[in-house]
Amino acid sequence: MRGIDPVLLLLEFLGHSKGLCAGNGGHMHLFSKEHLIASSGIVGSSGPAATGFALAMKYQKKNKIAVAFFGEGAINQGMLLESMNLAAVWNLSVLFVCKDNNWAVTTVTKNVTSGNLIDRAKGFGIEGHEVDGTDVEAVWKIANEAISKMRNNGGPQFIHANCAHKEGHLLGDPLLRYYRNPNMLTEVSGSLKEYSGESLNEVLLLLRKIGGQLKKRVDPMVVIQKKLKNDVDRLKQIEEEVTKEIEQLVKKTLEIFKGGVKND
Ligand SMILES: Cc1ncc(C[n+]2csc(CCOP(=O)(O)OP(=O)(O)O)c2C)c(N)n1
Repeated sequence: MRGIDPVLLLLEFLGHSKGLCAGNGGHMHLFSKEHLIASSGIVGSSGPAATGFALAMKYQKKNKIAVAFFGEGAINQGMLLESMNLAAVWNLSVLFVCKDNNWAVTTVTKNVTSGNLIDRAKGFGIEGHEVDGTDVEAVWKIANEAISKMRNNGGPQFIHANCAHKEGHLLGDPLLRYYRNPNMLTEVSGSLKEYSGESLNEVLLLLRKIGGQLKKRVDPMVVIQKKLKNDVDRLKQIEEEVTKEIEQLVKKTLEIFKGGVKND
């Protein structure tokens, strides 16, 4: 959430009253009126939110743009497609960014999504850009290009970023733990069978499929580290700066958290 003090975010994640949304939003439902930034657990909702923010910017005659981030699972949500249509027809400066990691929890994209996403954007009259989402430099370049066009001509742009599924749907995803340690399945196979109506073999097959995809993952950090391998000093400097910044933010957050501030 660009421009937001990370300490406010960390306190919010901890459910603290001094957090960005007084501890009511948790890690998912965040909002800042000052920055016009919102996040929601409702898949696809970033489209209407960003389109609304862009409309507000237009009324206020501010040359600002709005960015909607979403996964490829969201690309079939009606509200997202409606907002792409509206942004195009009202010439609103919305950058629609689809982070495509091939999976929506356990649903494989190709089983539910038809056609090519760049063509889909084109159908709304929105220019689309394909990019390797694991390459931060490439993303930076294409975003710069798209945003410059939006600032000069107005109207929306679309970026389709091919990303990697680094973990399960969430950290500590039980499906992943079963994949990594199939013996655990024997303990729960009965209830899984009951739940899914599938045989244990079918369940194992699904887990192997998901696990196989994860093995192919590309870590964006490794990609950028490789790019900087001939500039060891610069890489070391960046890593030290980032580590220090994060440590300071966590320290400040925990001081407030543990500092006896009343959490009501
Ligand atoms: C409207 C709505 N439907 C269903 C869900 C349940 N759900 C949570 S995450 C998710 C999959 C999202 O996949 P994708 O958009 O590809 O994003 P990813 O999590 O892979 O980044 C679903 C269906 C939801 N949160 N909101």
